[in-house]
Amino acid sequence: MVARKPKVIVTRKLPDPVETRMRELFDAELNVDDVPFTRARLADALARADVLAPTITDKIDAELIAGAGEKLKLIANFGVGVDHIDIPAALAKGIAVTNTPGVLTEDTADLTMALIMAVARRILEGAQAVQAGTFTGWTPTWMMGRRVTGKRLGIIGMGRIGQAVARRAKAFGLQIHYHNRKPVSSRIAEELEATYWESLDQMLARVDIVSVHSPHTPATYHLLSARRLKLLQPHAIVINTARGEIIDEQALADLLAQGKIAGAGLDVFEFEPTINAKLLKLPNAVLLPHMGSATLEGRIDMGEKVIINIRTWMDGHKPPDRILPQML
Ligand code: 8YV
Repeated sequence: MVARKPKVIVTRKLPDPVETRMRELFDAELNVDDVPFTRARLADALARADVLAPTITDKIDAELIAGAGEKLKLIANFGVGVDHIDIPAALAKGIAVTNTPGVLTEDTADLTMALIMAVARRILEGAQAVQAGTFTGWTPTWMMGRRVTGKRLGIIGMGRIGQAVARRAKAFGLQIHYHNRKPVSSRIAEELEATYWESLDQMLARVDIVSVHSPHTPATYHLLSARRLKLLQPHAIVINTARGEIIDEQALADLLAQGKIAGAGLDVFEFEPTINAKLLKLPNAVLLPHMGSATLEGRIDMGEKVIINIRTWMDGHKPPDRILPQML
């Protein structure tokens, strides 16, 4: 239990309602200018804070955690993915880590569907043609994409977001296939009419669209390796709204350029914010700036979760969204 207001250092600008509430509840140090923290500034924040509220743009490694002050007891991440934080190092030092699951599920699933449609139906190319003035009238064979209805979607990672994508995709007439550590409950499998593949390799060879929804962990790094990407059919589309590191980005760019994979819709990148130069030149790649959870409502809900996690910890309880060792 912390009697005084805890010093909470927030590393990026958050939506106004979140920042206002943080000021009311905590001794909050906000980053109103939104200049990303340097490593030195991050080290200073870790040394002074009771609670750090970072985002994906803060790489918090074991060395930084080793230098954290005795006071630091909680890293309340703004975001669900925590692959930018060395969790074992934090837990070993007695620092709890929380995230914001659940509140960005629907927004991320919406953006996933938008990418599937954008790639299959060439929406970006069409819009660019209109803007460039090259649309001179309808023709029977111009801007033909591929039909989505009736195709097979292979979902990698059937957690909250994977399931939310499956629900939407089913309504679009897609057949749902998935690869996961274990099958979903029979109730969910029946609702989604989903086919489970224990072997990712076997699923990849059979689907028309593959969409990544697993967390980035040592086990999922380059899960879509060059070898696995080559298993896809030439008309296949690859979608990623999870983490860039899960796909071998260079191999994907090469296969797209060679026409061995038909298209890609990517919201995340292996070396974010640097984008592979080859990908940037490809007309069959729709590239977005990591905006899966970027809705006003979603970002306020994420901030609320951060506040709830900090408040519960202040009151001497276990914060609801703690990352536990067995989750890693
Ligand atoms: C967040 C995300 O906006 O929550 C995540 O894991 O990938 C994004 O949608 C970002 O991580 C905020 O830290």
